[in-house]
Amino acid sequence: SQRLKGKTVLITGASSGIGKSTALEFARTSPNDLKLILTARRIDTLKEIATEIGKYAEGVKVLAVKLDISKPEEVNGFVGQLPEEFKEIDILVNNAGLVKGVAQAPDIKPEDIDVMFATNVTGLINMTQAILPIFKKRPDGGRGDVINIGSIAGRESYQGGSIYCATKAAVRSFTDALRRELISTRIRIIEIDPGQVETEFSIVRFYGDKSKANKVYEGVDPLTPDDIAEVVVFAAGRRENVVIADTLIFPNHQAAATVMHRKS
Ligand code: NDP
Ligand code: 8X3
Repeated sequence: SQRLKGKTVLITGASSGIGKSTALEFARTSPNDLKLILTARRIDTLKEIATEIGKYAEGVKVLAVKLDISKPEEVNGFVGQLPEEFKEIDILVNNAGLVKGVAQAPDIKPEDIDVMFATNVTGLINMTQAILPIFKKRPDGGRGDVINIGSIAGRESYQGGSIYCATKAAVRSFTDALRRELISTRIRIIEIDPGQVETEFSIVRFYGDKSKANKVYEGVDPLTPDDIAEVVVFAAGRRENVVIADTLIFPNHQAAATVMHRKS
């Protein structure tokens, strides 16, 4: 989009799934004069994605940076170590997140509770706090977009998902409060809540067990990460006065977190 020309976009969790698709979609639709900062823990994968983008979008500058958002010290040092030409971030896509396990209280592993909160909640908040000062230096109280990837799981809870659902509900509360707090600025606070999307999400949930992960998508036709990427880029590309504040996206077979039509 012409509106995205010259923008600098920072994406967390860009090594897989929705984050990776979002990087490719920004590059595909704004191939000239865009800067992309791709972050995640798997730096080698990020570098491969950067190379892939370079093949079809020569005008896009891509920077791959290793960043574990669950580590506050890494997030705090992040902006300071960016090369000068990537410092003026316009769009932050807070996408990195994960679910671990399907255990129910009182059997949930403490380390799973910790990693979900440290990544999905504290990581997202720390990242937002690291970037907002850049936005707030701009005219009219500040300009820039924060696009948070929430989930249907933040709107309703389900058995075996208590902690994940709690983290995504926290994302939702934080996002809503932020939009209110920044009301006198031109900063746009955007939340996009996907339903079922087939990514590495379920593989991570089942600790790498692909057969268990595949069962989640048996008999259904989930969203692809590209479907969500299109919505993220659409939201970022609207006229400056338009805020796609809050969006819920399902595949056709889904009507709630656990209401799915499965073909047998
Ligand atoms: P994937 O597992 O495919 O991707 C998750 C991404 O997050 C990876 O790039 C991973 O990178 C990154 N990540 C995980 N932990 C960290 C960390 N500590 N620091 C930095 N990056 C991290 O899953 P999705 O694409 O599905 O997930 C993306 C977002 O979408 C998440 O917030 C998820 O909760 C949300 N979501 C997913 C849905 C689904 O059904 N798939 C539905 C609704 C929301 P790396 O491992 O290299 O660090
Ligand atoms: C992922 C969606 O509800 O399958 O955020 O956990 S859910």
